[in-house]
Amino acid sequence: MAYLGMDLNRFILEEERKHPDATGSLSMALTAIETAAKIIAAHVRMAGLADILGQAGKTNIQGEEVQKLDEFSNEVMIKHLSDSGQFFALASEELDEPLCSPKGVNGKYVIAFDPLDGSSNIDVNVNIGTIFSIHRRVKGTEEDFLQEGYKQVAAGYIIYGSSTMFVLTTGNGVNGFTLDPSVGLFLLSHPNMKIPEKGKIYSINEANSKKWIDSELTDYIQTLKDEGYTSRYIGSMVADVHRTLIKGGMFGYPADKKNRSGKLRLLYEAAPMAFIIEQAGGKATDGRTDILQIKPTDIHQRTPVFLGSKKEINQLIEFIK
Ligand code: P6P
Repeated sequence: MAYLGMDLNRFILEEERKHPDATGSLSMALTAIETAAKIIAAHVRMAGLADILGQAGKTNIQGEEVQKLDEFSNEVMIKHLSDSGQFFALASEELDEPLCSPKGVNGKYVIAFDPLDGSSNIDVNVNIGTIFSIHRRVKGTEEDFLQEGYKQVAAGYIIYGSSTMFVLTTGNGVNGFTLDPSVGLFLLSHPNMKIPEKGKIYSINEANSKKWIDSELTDYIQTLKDEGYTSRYIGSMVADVHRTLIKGGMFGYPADKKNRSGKLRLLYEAAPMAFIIEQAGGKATDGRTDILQIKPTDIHQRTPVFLGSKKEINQLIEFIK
């Protein structure tokens, strides 16, 4: 077999070796996420055939119930994370309350995740993704989910698109791995990812501008337009953040009169993406406070989010002050 280079499994083990006191627990935790991601990726690829296989929520040609992809993804994540035994508790966008897995009774970590963010885009074949955030177990209660983002042990996302990419940080930079389905390995395709100091793209749903609580944002966006920026907005956070990480610029979802705390969730959307962006040399804020400094009070709380290159985010903060 041709030399494939570094893959995610070997990368995780080599990272573990850098920490003499490591027990292998985080490695097993990340490997469980990797396995779940491969299964979800295989099913996302089949989503386009739902009409032939049977629309999600209906029965397929074998008369079987076809699960909605976000429900399926949630079940796959719960099964693999629980079976790993590394997580004391799991919090999911799809669950009202956290789950404690019997096998995780001695787990060193808790994990919050969005199993399939942007799932409303599936039927138009737009990129979607899984987002996760891992914290240490401290008290062994639900409060362990309510730690500030800067305390995350690891965070990442898997984007299901023209290729499937796993983007990961364990607090020591950001690395991107692309799935080679022919061998079933995530290969290191984007080592040591760094966001450009500035970009040429702004990403925000301008249709909401009349409802934005911070009306100064309209002047900020106009300034970017005057500086020659272009607009790109996919409406799938993982895709918009991934492009921002690679190309630079800014992505934002402000608070508005409909979503007065913003639409995106702090624990399993804003905080993990903020950790990734800051580890890649960018910045993430709610407009007034760094996302990673916000102390959560509720597992499903929402927050305004602005993240991206330092130039654009520092410029935004000056407008909102
Ligand atoms: P809007 C997808 O539904 C999602 O949760 C994020 O992935 C995305 O960034 C946002 O909502 C898009 O929201 O209101 O612009 O359609």
